[in-house]
Amino acid sequence: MPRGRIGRDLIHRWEGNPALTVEDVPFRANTVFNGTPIHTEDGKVLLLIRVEGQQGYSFFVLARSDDGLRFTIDDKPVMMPAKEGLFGRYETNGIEDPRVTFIDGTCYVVYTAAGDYGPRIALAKTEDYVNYERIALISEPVNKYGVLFPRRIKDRYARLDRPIGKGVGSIWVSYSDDLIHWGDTEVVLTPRSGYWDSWRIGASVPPIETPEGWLEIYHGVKFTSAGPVYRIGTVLLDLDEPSKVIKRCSGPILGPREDYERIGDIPNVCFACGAVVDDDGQMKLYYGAADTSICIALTSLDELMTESFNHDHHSVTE
Ligand code: BMA
Repeated sequence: MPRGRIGRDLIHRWEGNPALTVEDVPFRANTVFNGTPIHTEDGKVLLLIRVEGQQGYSFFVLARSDDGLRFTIDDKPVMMPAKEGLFGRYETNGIEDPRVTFIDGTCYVVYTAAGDYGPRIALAKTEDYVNYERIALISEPVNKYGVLFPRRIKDRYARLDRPIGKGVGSIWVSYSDDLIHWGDTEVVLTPRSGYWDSWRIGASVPPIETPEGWLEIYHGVKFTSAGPVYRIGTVLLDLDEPSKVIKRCSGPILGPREDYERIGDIPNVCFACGAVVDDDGQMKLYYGAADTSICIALTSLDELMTESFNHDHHSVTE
């Protein structure tokens, strides 16, 4: 590697970061973070974003954009925590971290129902991106970070999620015939001692299909004496059996360095909830920074597929 300055992160922060802050929310709120992109039929990008109200719980609001970079936030929420019925019982502390996947043309949202029994995963769908119909609670607590695969695998729907067992947070896969009842659960990826993802990990972006495998952009947490540090990395999973790992990055593709990633309600957090890839393979990755703003990182599918798994890229120079 030539001497001189190198970019410290594999992917590139958009120069307009942070893309959205609480100043952009047209009503009084605490923070805005963790948005999932919805690439609509007319080529526009919407962002379903998590807003934390001043009461302390979160809900979802829609932001609209022509270019996927500059967003305007709607003046009222599109989805509030349920107050009644089955969902009302489990959303008492809010709804968090939406992740959108289109399957057979239907727009599904997987989100965290935060309640007094611990977080569990819930599923909803929308036809117009403004009205959301809850379908089912699809896990027990404690489980978070659900993402749906964009097509069936061997005739079944598939998802990744992050149950916690013995305090260890690993990524698991499970399967379903109807998106409601899930089983055949297997562990996929677990934290790595000594690494940036040594404490907990979880799926972040719904899996992206490539000829070589499912590219999963996940988050990894290292626990330090100053608290957790959230970074973003990649893993490639087998197309037919996603519990099989083909390769995993050694270093993260993005981690907190800028002030807006370091300073906020929760410091040292880069936490992605979705990405869009255009016809030329260019990618926009949407991530929450310090639980206080939404940021965008730019890369290409090619760059991630070649460089993020290139261990020399992350190693000490030779
Ligand atoms: C996770 C989720 C995210 C949050 C992250 C960092 O557990 O709650 O919503 O961004 O922690 O605080």
